Amino acid sequence: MSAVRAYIGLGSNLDDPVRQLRRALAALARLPETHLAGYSRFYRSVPLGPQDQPDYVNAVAALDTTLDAEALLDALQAIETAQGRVRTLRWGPRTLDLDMLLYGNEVLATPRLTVPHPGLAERSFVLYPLAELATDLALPDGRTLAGLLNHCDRSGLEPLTHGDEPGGVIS
Ligand code: ROI
Repeated sequence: MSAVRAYIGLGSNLDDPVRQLRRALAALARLPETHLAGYSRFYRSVPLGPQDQPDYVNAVAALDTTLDAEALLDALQAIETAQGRVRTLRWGPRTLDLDMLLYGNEVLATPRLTVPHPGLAERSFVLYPLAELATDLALPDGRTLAGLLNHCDRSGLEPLTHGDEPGGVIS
């Protein structure tokens, strides 16, 4: 089976978020049947949802994988759990969130998994990091990343690294 390009959203707002994201990237790089092809800069973002929680650090990673989508989801959830994720409040703070944003060009709607991620099109903390990795991306429904960015307010989102310093090299 040829590899599928999947994009993963990373988010944390508890327990040293930058460290959480670095650990998560290292864990993604160790997944079986998977190559970590690149990752965006880290961004500080104001919370979407309840405001009485710390700011988030967000990033996006690109994976090339021969895991099927459910196996990839299992792997992402295992990394979340290993990093102390406790599922409590909906939209509450978390040590690590790994969201499957896209899995190739597939549309999936199972009890466990909705791909593309339902929030992808509106979330600045997903779209701007994604744009660093995939300028020409289009969603399975044909909407382009460029078009979505046109409608997406960037306020409340700040890169944590300077200038054009890349997150990680795409290979
Ligand atoms: N808000 C921001 N800024 N970043 C996130 O990753 C994030 N994740 C969430 C909710 C609680 C919706 N808000 C968020 O799950």
